[in-house]
Amino acid sequence: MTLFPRNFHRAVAVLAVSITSLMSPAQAAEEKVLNIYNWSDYIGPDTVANFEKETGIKVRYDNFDTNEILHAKLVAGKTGYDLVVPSSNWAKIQLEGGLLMPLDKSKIPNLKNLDPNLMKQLGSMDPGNAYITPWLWGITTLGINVDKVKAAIGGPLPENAWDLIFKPEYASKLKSCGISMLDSADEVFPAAMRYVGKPPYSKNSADYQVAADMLKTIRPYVTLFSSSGYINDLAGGSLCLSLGWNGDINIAAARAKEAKNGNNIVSLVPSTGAVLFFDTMAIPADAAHPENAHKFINYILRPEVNAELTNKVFYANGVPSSAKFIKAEVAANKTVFMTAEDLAKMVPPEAVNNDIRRLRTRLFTTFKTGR
Ligand code: SPD
Repeated sequence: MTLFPRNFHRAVAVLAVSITSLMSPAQAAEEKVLNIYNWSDYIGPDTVANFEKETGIKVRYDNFDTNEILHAKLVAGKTGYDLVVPSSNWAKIQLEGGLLMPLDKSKIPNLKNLDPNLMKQLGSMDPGNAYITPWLWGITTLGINVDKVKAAIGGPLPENAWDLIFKPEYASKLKSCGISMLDSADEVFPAAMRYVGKPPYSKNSADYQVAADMLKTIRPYVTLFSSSGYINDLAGGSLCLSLGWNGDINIAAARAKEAKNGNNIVSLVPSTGAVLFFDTMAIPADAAHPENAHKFINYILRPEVNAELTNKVFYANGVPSSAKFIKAEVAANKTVFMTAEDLAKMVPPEAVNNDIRRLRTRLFTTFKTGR
């Protein structure tokens, strides 16, 4: 027995053909355009150009610096972007809110290249890995100018590296050589919460006040809030301590080395741990060019293309077979590819609800303005 009348399937097929014939050519075959919104300093020098050459698709590539900025755009809708790169814990909120489009996995054969362990981690935010695929991942940590920091504190580095920024005794000494922090509540609070012994993504609003009280004590010593410009400032020596991301800090180290300016920049892997992040590719629900976005995702997941990202921006990636294309000095860098022992100390990200996000933002603004 069938639930459908005898000619039902034929009628559907005829209807589909007629609808297609009514479509404009742009709808039938997507126009050759792709609008990408990604973090700054987060791509290889030829990644976009090679994709354009190969596919004839013209890419418009814009940058953001914080998850908050990307999220606000997605919530407002009509972003004009076809591919965005939220961190996994933000993507969870976005996909649950209907802001992202489910992936058509048949169009991304290179999904087979992805590390199953990483996909399992992403699955905790995106059940079934239905919406997001990895871009790069790393930790939110501290970058130091080793010589300047040692000279300013007048002795060895503290056992808990986080004391450098969160303990007034150290931060007060480092103010003169420049301290920066990421300009985002989403980055500063998880680190500060861990430091004061609270869960980094606590659901208890009182915990955030404890972190805010600690932050208030070190506010006079923070000379800059920056989520991208700090790379050059660290490289150039106008900052000696930055709360930033491990890859960015390694970019600063590479720039200083290239400039031969004597600044020895190191990305720390704190023995007391840090917070992990996983940045991911996603397609906004209202994207105008989803076909092209799928093509770009598939391209990025090629081992040699993925390796180009890591080689340039010093973050770990999700394609194990890219290893043979990674430069030896990058592969050997334990602040990019952490040891299993170090990795075990790191804390995975969690999503926080609207109320906590609002509270964090309010407390962060108070912290920044020094009230
Ligand atoms: N320079 C780009 C670095 C991107 C880092 N994304 C981190 C998000 C952590 N929540």
